[in-house]
Amino acid sequence: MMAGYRGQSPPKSRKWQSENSMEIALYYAPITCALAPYITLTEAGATFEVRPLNFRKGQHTSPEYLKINPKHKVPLLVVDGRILSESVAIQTWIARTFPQAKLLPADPWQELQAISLMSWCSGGIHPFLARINSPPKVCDVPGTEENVKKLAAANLMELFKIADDLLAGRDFFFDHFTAPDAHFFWCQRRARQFEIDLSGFKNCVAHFERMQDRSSVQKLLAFEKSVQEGFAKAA
Ligand SMILES: N[C@@H](CCC(=O)N[C@@H](CS)C(=O)NCC(=O)O)C(=O)O
Repeated sequence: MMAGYRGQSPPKSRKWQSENSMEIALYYAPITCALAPYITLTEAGATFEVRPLNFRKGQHTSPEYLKINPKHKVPLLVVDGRILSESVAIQTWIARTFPQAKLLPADPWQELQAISLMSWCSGGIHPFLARINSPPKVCDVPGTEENVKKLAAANLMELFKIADDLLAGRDFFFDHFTAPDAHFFWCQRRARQFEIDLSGFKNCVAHFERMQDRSSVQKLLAFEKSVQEGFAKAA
């Protein structure tokens, strides 16, 4: 497993961004949905360590990692030695721990709507992305791979249409950036990487571009590049 990278030092001028006293470590891999909590931790001004896993080398299935996460997945958050898996729980923890960052809406009903959106990203959209990534995990009958991908892509079009409607006339899912925006950004990025044509979903496209302009996302993209370069050198 690679050594951890220390996350950002928050600017001293923002009081709420002072050093958190907890030890926060994020297990992460490039390209994966672990980029969403990287974005929200950065938005929160949290000090955190990133522990990148090289999936190509099977570091997520190493006995060492399986001991802390038998699901062999990222993201995984370790807070003062306590382990939290699942994106929705991780994002909610970050939002609750850094309330000043307003990563969830303040209104309780709206907050649940945000959790509902993240659950949809995780349980509604993500499974179709996963099957495009690895069709044999859902059907290993020879010759079916393209069909699995085609069906998943068709489902994704329906889901992105729903997201497009939700984003109509707004910059973010709520009245400011919140954790679901980071989660959905990953979903859209992954779909684009699979060359799913989302250009017809103008509100999704605008959301993607707006997200890319955020410094937290730029920081993530630079970090991802550095990790990928490190992995390539070590190969
Ligand atoms: N339900 C989980 C899904 C996490 C997930 O599937 N992560 C993928 C990367 S996007 C992973 O780690 N896959 C490795 C594997 O399944 O072995 C969540 O939302 O956190």
